[in-house]
Amino acid sequence: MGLNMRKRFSIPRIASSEITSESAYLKRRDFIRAAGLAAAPVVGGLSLHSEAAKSTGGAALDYVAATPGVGGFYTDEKATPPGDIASYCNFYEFGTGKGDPAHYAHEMTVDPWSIEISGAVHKPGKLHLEDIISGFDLEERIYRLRCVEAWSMVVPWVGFPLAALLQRFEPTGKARYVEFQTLHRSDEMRGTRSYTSIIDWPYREGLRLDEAMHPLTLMSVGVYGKTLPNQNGAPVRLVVPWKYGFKSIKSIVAIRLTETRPATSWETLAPREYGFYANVNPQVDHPRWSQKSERRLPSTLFNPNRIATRMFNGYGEQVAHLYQGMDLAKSY
Ligand SMILES: Nc1nc2c(c(=O)[nH]1)N[C@H]1C(S)=C(S)[C@@H](COP(=O)(O)O)O[C@H]1N2
Ligand SMILES: [Mo]
Repeated sequence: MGLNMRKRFSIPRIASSEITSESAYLKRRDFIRAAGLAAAPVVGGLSLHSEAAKSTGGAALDYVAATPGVGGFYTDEKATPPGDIASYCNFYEFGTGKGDPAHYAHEMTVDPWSIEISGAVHKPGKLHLEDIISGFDLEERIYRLRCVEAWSMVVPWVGFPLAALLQRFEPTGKARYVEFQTLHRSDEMRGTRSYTSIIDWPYREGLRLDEAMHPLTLMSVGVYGKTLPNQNGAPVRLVVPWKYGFKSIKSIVAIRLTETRPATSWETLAPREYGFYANVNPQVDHPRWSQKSERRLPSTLFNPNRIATRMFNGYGEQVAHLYQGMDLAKSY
């Protein structure tokens, strides 16, 4: 993401060089596929590191496959290949380059893991990784993911509704928002050690309680039927398909129910550019680029695969009622 704010931070921009190297990279991958060769080498700053290739093959999960017809849980749009999902990532804890998470996220220890649930709940407590993977009925959801930077993917997630988790801890009548925090362990997250780091770690996100309880809102533990690659937010991350990707916070260690709206990382950094709601909206441009269309991955120089962006990322039928009476140009 590009930013214009606090002077003590350096400002990463979406450089045209990055877009070029990505195209070259994707073209090379097409070539590798066509030639029937194993992917491996480095091209420019982006590579399918052997570690990343390995981590696309996590442990197999038991889950109910997505079926066509259920409101928003399924799309027949072509799913983005696993190698692209695992190698083109945003996870600033490991660096700001799209290839950095695939290179470095294996340095993060994801077992043991737990999520602490606190705040306005009758039964505060901890969920351990075992309870997270085996304590909920896992299902597949094939969702569009639309990044605020105007690229998108189609991802077959495996997970369970966030609502099922929250209900276990029994939110009190005072709970109106949900705040999430990512792990912050600087010895395993090189992006958080850097002097040019732009975020006040840990990465934080938030939802209104009704958004959090919506059936589309997923806690994901897997992709393509296997546990998540670290770079995609292992062992458990949020997926909110009608909002820009930065709301879908990765590698969650804390969830707090609150009475007041939580401060979130990107809104705090650049409130004019990244709002709390962050609903996908082709009518409201980012101050520095259009949101009317997006590059659907895989995308190449000769086939950029540019498509129109849809209101609420195509989930309006399911979620528009949550925002009735709100001015979405103001509450962006
Ligand atoms: N902790 C954390 N979560 C994060 C991010 C991040 O930098 N740190 N990036 C966000 C952004 S901008 C996007 S687009 C999605 C990307 O998810 P993916 O890399 O699995 O496709 O993760 C989101 N979750
Ligand atoms: Mo994003």
